[in-house]
Amino acid sequence: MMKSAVTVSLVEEARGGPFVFWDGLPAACARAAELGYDAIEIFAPGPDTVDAGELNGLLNQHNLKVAAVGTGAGMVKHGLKLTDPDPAQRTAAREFIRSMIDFGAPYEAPAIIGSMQGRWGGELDLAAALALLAEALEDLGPYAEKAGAPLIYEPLNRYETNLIKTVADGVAFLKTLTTRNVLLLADLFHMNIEEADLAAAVRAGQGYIGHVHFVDSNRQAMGLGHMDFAPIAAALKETGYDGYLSAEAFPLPDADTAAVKTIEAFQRYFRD
Ligand code: LER
Ligand code: MN
Repeated sequence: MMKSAVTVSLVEEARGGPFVFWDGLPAACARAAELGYDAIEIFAPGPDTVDAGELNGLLNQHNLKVAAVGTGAGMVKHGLKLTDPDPAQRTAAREFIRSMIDFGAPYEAPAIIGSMQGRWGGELDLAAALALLAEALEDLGPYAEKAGAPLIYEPLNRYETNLIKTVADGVAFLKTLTTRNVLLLADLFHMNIEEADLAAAVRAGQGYIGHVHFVDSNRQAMGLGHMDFAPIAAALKETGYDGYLSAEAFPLPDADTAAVKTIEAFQRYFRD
């Protein structure tokens, strides 16, 4: 059964970014539970910035799970990327992601590799960058498997990466890997820019999609843009997707409305 999640950012540097809740875990968990969400997705500055005891307490109190943990702070705060031409930087990027895999592990929450994939350019051509990305995923995928969760790789739109931008290219790339523990993140905002047909892209991702960023065309809460979500919902159902639909949306017109609109859309498409 598909489950609902809502993002909470604890990264001050990312303010203005596409996350719903910004005012700490206690407030986010309380409101998420009140609205009937199954889980929160956490965007944290690093592995040591969240007190495990406090988080456990909040999850128990509110009967919530952790859907996933983002690693974007590795890029935003430390400029780390898996395809950096500098080997020392690549190692540091991998270590940051390992630490975020460990952070998510007690909650069986996968780590998401989005902006930390980087991009090709300068001394690095596309093939070389993809080889570096593959090497990193062959290392981190099995590491995540031992920690008890998949590793989630996110194709992004052309303004954020020039590596892999569509679900079909993501599937083709994952098929070249030995590890089977890396799954794709289907972010509907990125897909709205890059895919010719979002429902067809979901079908092309059958068996390879491990997480969904549930958001409208303009990166606002589902229902506040012009995305035709019905065929996408049908494709998710048809292909047997049973992971999270997580609201990675701007807090517009405000965080609470974004959270309310998202859960209303989730219930309309997946619960009624
Ligand atoms: C970035 O645009 C994004 O979609 C995030 O989920 C990844 O860092
Ligand atoms: Mn995303």
